[in-house]
Amino acid sequence: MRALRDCRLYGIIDLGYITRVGDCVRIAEQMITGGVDLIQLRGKGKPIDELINLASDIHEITVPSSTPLIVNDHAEIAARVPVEGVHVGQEDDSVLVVRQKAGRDLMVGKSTHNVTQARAARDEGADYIGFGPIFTTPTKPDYMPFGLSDIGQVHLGVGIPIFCIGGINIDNLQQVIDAGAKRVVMVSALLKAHSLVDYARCATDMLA
Ligand code: TZP
Ligand code: MG
Repeated sequence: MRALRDCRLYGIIDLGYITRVGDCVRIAEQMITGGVDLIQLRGKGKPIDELINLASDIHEITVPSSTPLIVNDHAEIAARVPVEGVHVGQEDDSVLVVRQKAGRDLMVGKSTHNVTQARAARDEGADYIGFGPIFTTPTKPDYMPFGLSDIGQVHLGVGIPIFCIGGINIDNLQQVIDAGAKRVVMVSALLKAHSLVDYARCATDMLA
């Protein structure tokens, strides 16, 4: 399986953007072909059983390409499907509780919204953090973006992989990289792209 330190582009399959759930496997395949290094399944408000089935289907195609599959919010999914990790937010289970519920020592990522939270997530044992929202995001429209200014600082002191997130697309990616980012998450930019494969390739080239 690809190590986190080798991951630059993190793609999220957010069911909020997907009209047919049956497209998820094809989208995961396109992400992999385009060079996405790490994939998350995010299905806010979806029944756990549906997410377990989807995670299982997607995992069958992520494993042969060594692409870690992370599920959002629900450690219960990781107890049933051998996904590589779980991603939690500030209001969700702690890193310890995630590992207890999953019943194994899997990767845990945590969303953080400032440098203090980033350090706390590292101290709590998170394997990586999401850091954002950098820009306004259609995926979480009520989130207040904080811009590029803290990207440099968070990269100085945290010591685990940091994925900048929130409104990042090909048009603003260079600004995010210039501010100090090495890794980013893209959700809507990838899922709405005319060609997901070409879009992802362009982003991975910029992050290389
Ligand atoms: N957490 C912080 S911003 C965000 C999440 C899940 C959404 C990012 O989505 P997009 O479409 O890449 O702005
Ligand atoms: Mg959450």
